[in-house]
Amino acid sequence: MQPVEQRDEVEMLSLMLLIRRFEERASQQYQAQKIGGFCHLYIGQEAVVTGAIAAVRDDDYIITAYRDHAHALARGTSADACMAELFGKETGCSRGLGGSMHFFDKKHHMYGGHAIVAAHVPLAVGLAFAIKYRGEDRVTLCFFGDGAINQGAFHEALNLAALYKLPIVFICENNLFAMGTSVKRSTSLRQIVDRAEGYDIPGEIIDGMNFREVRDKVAEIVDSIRKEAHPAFLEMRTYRYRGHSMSDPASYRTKQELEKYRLDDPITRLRAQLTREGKLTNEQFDLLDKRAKETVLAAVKFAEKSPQPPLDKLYDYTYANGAGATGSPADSDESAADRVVSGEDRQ
Ligand SMILES: Cc1ncc(C[n+]2csc(CCOP(=O)(O)OP(=O)(O)O)c2C)c(N)n1
Ligand SMILES: [Mg+2]
Repeated sequence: MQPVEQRDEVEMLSLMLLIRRFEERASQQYQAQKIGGFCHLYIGQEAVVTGAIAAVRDDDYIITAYRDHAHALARGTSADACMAELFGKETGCSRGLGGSMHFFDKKHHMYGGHAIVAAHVPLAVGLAFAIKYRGEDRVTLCFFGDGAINQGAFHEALNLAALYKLPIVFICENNLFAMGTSVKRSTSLRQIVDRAEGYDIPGEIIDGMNFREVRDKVAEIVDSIRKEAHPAFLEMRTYRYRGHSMSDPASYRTKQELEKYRLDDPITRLRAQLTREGKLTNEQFDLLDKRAKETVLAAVKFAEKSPQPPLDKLYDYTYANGAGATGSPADSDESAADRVVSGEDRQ
């Protein structure tokens, strides 16, 4: 496991490039009708997940909503497995049964990919509870959008996390909109971070377009949580350059607003910082970008030639055997959830 301080910034820039190129290609493949269903792109927000992941250990837990491609890639799920999932292929990270909104990778402690707004926040609290119950020093990072903060489940989750002093960082990816609705129209707060104060959870606002600021703040908080478990809340100010999903005319925002944020592109920003400090040349950057593009093209090829999930597996991985009325998952050493996510169950 790599200690935080050794995670190389050039490597993290290359991860951001991989995420960006992956999603640009996904968008193109969606338009070519190779990808079906919903597809939400994270383009513009890359510094949030990359910065946060750079600050934690590989055995910490992460969980997010449906804008989840970047979270899986940042956690180490291969571009092949991610692209194959978008294509609905059996080699995908959710065996082709989850699609864009339901990426999952138990091995890398990436617990979804959840489509219902805020529904995963109580699950995140469950993960954090498990950490504390077992006496571990892990931390859960729970990512969610600004649209989640007015949902009932969100409040229940924050309340419990505060009461039980759970090791969890609530990371609000405030991209200013929930679909076409501006935060200003949906939320009575002056600023989102004030939500945490009501639960006596320490909170801060962070420039989510700045990789270094995200990484350093998350590292500081995670360090404090490992010493003595407690919840924390970070409002990341960020922006998505693309529409909410693939079919969004984006008439709710102006071109000028989009352009203003484009000038603050998180990739350009980290690149400029590294170049200024003599840690990256233009040639090196071009090479990283070329590699990212090649990886993604290879992923498309892999997805294309992968098989569809067989029809007789359609209902697999939904419920655990023994989780119904007749059997109790508690009877077994391994939890039902463990068996479901490891795919060992067959109906
Ligand atoms: C409970 C629930 N209500 C409505 C929806 C439809 N819906 C899908 S995405 C979305 C907006 C959420 O926005 P936000 O949380 O800010 O995340 P972002 O898309 O900006 O990343 C809504 C309302 C849903 N998925 N779940
Ligand atoms: Mg939003």
